[in-house]
Amino acid sequence: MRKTLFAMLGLVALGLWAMPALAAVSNDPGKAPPKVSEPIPLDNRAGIWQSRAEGNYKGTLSGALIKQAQATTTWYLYPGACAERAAGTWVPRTTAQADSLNSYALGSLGPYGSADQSLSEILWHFSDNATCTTNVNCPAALAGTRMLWCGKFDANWVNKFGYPNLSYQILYLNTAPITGTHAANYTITLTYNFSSEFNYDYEWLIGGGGDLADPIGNSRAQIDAIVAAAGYLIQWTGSITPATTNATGANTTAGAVTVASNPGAPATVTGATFTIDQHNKALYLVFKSDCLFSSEDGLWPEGHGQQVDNVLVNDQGSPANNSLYAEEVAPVNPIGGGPLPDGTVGVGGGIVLKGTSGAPLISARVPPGVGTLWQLVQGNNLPTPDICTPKNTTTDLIFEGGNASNFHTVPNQFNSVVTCSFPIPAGVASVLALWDEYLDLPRFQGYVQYSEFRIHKDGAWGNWDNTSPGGGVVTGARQSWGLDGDELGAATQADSVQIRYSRRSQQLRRRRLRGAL
Ligand SMILES: [Ca+2]
Ligand SMILES: [Ca+2]
Ligand SMILES: [Ca+2]
Repeated sequence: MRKTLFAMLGLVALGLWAMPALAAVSNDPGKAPPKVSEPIPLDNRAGIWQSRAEGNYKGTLSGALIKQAQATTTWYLYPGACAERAAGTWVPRTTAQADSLNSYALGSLGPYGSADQSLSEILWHFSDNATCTTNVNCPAALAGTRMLWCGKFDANWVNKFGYPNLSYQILYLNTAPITGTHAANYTITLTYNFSSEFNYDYEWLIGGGGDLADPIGNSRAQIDAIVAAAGYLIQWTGSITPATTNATGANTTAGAVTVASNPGAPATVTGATFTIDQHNKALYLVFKSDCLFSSEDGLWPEGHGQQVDNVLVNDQGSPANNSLYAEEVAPVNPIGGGPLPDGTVGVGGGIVLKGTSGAPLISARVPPGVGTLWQLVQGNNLPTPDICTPKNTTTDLIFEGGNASNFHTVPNQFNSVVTCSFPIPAGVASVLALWDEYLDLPRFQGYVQYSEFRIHKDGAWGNWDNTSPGGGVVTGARQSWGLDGDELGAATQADSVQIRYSRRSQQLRRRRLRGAL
């Protein structure tokens, strides 16, 4: 028997765009990302957005409909469905049903979950050949058996070990652990293997200045401002080899140094030496990846993340080749084991790799998250009314995912509202996720929406995958309510499914112009 499942999320609202223009997009076929990456304007999306035929989803089932007369349809989401899932009392409905969200507490998420995806997982760590399998789930240490690695292993990635999309990683270095400050300009020597998407993903070496021990902490705002003003000491992008200009060393006191190399395999640069202004006691090695082309999606196939070893500062005594890092292991948290939290940044903001919680010498950090933001608000709060299908009553609750008071988007936000998981019985032919949404995300302003699902199969959850086959994100300022949804093809093979609805602030991928503008 064919069955069709509907997970109707009810009414999801996106806050209103209110940001100045960030970027213009031009076209470069040589750099054009594949279909998976392209925003799908609302007017090109199938379903209600085209036909405006309210209440009748236009998605198609894959394959031919055979013996349609035997099909049954079950509706999974209804008011309180996730609370009943938690209580073990959930029963799917046999008549059309959605969760209106109206029965939940104002300002809450009801029984739904949320996620702040703007908070990156900390990636910089001491990789140890003895605790991983080199060239299987970690790169071999560049020297000896341990090194600094900004990367991880994920069996679901295309390139299984390396770096993910949308990552922001800060490695803090106190370069004067012995002398306190530098008496003169100094040199830092390191062995490194860097490969990041050319001209889209970067490593920067940033100086703290002012002889200060740690003036930047894990501040994304400060680092972004320094990068925007090209105030960094060194910028790396692409696959670096010893033949890359400036790769083996340069004087950063004469201005920002660029180390850039076209795609291809990286090669380890051994003993590169850079001259640093004496007042930069604190150094920050920052890695930032954008929304596409990484080890995770395999579209950047080169290298395995950023690797550093044998970090030496020339005025910090002996052993000379071990003054900052060579082979040490990271301290362990005396409370419960695990990494030692960096007490100098906010909770979750960093772990100490060398030194103490109160005085780290090397610390792996990420910037604070922007917040989960999603909350239930009254339907009369949208400042731009939809005159055809208005929501203007105080009792009609909707999810709003931006600023809680003015409903505007929040810079760098990346937040999701997450459903509970639902079981998928055997014999299901199709699983559909449907929701109503109101979008005010003008194209090219840097805000996108997309939905994802993940399936539980063979005893484990898989990675989140876009609900739209082949991927894609939604932009557009429709400024009206409409039904949207996707068929979750892979879910028919699973024993459970879970869905999340996200909005993300991203710098649109600006492509280089060829020829005159
Ligand atoms: Ca080493
Ligand atoms: Ca990238
Ligand atoms: Ca509602």
